[in-house]
Amino acid sequence: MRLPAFLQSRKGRLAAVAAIVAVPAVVLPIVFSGGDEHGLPVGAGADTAYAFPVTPDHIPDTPVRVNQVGYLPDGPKRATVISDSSQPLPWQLKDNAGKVVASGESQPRGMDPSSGQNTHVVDFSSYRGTGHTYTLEVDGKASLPFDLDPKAYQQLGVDALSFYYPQRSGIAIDGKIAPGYARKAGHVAESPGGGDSKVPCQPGVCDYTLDVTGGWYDAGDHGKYVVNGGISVAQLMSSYERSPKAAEARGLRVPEHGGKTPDVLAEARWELDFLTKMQVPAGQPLAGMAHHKIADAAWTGLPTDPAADTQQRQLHAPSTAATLNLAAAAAQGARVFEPYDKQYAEKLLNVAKTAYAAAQAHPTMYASSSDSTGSGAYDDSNVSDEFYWAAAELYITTGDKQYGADVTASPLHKADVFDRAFDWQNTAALGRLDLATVKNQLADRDRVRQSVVDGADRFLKTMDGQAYGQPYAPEGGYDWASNSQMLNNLAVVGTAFDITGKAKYRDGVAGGMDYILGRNALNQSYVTGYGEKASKNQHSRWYAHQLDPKLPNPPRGTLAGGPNSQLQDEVASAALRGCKPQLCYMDDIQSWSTNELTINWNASLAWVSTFVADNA
Ligand code: 9MR
Repeated sequence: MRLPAFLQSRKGRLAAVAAIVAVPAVVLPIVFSGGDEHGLPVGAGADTAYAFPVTPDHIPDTPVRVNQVGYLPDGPKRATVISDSSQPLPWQLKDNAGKVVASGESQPRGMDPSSGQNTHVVDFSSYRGTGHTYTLEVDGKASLPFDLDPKAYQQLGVDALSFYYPQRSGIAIDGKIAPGYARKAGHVAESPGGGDSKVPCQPGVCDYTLDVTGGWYDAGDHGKYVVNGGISVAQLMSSYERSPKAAEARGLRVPEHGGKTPDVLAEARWELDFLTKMQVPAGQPLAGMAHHKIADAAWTGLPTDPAADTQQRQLHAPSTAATLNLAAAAAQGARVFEPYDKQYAEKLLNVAKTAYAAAQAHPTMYASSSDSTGSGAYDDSNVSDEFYWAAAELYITTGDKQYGADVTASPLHKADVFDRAFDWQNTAALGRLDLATVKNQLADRDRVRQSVVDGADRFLKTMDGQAYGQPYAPEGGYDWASNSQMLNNLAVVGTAFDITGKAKYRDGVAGGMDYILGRNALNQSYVTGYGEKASKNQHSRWYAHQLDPKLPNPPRGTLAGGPNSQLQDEVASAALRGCKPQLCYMDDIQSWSTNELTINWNASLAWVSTFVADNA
């Protein structure tokens, strides 16, 4: 359910801002680097007022945890209830007139280790009615309201993909396209720090400059990182490849809307263009490699509007991982752009082949884990998975036997690549999923397809074992961006539906979304603008409403990273020490290790929410 504008509680938010501003800035050693110097507001920002409903600050809490957005009428409908009772509890489903339309008893589930809560599960899947503002009452306590609606996910798919336009660098954001988010172009030639149009390398790395304008800002910082950009744009293109017709019909808030290229590909092109600019030019010693990142020389404070960034921008040394991510994304781009722009497709293929060859010639250039001054490290010293992914994409696009041989010779080809969630450091699954679903001549393709189904079966089993139904149960706590990890696991389950057509996989994806949208230990929807109690203060230098009320919150459809047992920032570590995994989260702009937004996390949300919308 989305709340109407009048329910906003401005007063509460202002009080929160005052409290934060009153805290003196302390400089602490930076444990990691998504961090920053926690600067106080300097008043930089967007020029248009914030203009869409967000959740009020004081939603009454309830032990009855539901998907606050909605369930699909013919899909699974489960809720989790916190209660010490060891006996089943009576439940009632009520429509918006308060009439009981279904009832039953909960199933006691005992202590849930991911939350430390004693839980029950309510299953009301057999109710097939539709409508808005239903509530579930258990033992006399009501849940937050939700819809039963086959269209519950349609807008979410659009919003998750429209997140990228206001993340764009190098272009003024038009408030007519993204209401409330207008801002000046960031990091262009006339920008205070010199922008990204003539960027030098860090000392000793190279003696040329590159025009690396454009692309998307990675997250709440102004850095642009090839490994993360690569997986993000790949997942957007995969959402297109999964169902081109549905993707073509989906109108996004992008300036290119109405052109001949589908909106999602127009958005992807904005990033692909940037990624190709990160390639070392011909004639240079490392020609064909990709620079790992381009970012500020030092961390800036919050808020800092992109157009007001005074930091010097620097290219960091090329890395094998970045080069292979470029190769993979560009190879995929070459085939998806082929029907729309042949010349562009050829250019991308050329970039991809050159990058792949360069990576083969320089297979061990690793980004350093300590390179986190002013930007995140995104370090990776095992690139066998990047080699596998790049070879897979090049093989699918070209059918060239040599790339096919590289795929089958990779030790990862027969390995279980779904034993963990895929992310920027673990990319083999991206190759495997595409080998399984995009047409190609691989001799053992049936086995490849089966491996995805086997992976999905395991995730379904994990979900069954969780009181909150989430596709995630790591030993030793939740990781940074647990929400995105869960969503990527759901993408594997969704791909198994595409392969087999079996309803249990489609239902599994829809059921897994319940966790993200409120059926969790914190009664928290992790998507801005969706649900009564939704994240809205994600760590960002320009959606910094919590620090400066003139600035917007993140756009609706923005995913928060989510519970992270490591608590790497000082706000979370001071408040949440010793937390059970699901409770290691706070919707505070300074909690960058639990509450940031990034292009790769929203890509997983976009893939999964468009999957659910298209298959509802
Ligand atoms: O998403 C990244 C996470 O997996 C890492 O554990 C973490 C520490 O290296 O970095 C995260 O990425 C951040 C990046 O380095 C800089 N931009 C913000 C990203 C999200 O916090």
